[in-house]
Amino acid sequence: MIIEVIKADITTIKADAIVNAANSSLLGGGGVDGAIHRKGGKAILQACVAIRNKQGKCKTGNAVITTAGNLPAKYVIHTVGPVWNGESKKNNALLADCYRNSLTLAIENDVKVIAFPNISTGIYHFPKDKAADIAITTINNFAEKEKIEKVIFVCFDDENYLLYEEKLNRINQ
Ligand code: AR6
Repeated sequence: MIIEVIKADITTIKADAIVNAANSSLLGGGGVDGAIHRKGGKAILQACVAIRNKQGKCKTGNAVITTAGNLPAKYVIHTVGPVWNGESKKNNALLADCYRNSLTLAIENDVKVIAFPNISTGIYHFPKDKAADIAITTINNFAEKEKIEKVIFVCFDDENYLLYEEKLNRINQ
């Protein structure tokens, strides 16, 4: 499995799946969630509503998959990160669950290339350095990682981009 980092808008990425930092309503919001729904069009929201009607809200740490509508990716995997409310093992574990459950869903749908935003590090205020460590460690330790060809961390802000670049360089040395 190759792990890459780029600085970009995730809605422009042509991967098999892009991941959305959603909320438990699955009905859209601000940040990357807003951008994905805006650019992806109505088909994504319709698919999210259908999932809600079937299973109810999406719990923190869980993930669901939909079409990517008008986006260049094939699927959107919506996962719900934890809201930062101070240091806690529970928050760390829930953020790791987001990455693990997204990868599991990706494999079930034959996804080979998956792009992740920096889940929880915007509106949910998870500290970026800590979130990057959790994201990289969780993906690196994922049991079935050989089934995924490429993971792309898509950073939107310089701070996240530099953190990922430095941490990934250190691993690859
Ligand atoms: N492409 C890639 N990354 C982006 C983009 C984009 N177009 N836009 C923002 N980011 P956030 P959260 C980065 O706030 O913290 C929503 O209202 C951003 O710089 O999108 O998990 C949901 O509905 C940050 O690093 O998600 C939830 O209510 C990262 O994406 C809530 O926000 C995550 O920031 C989720 O909050």
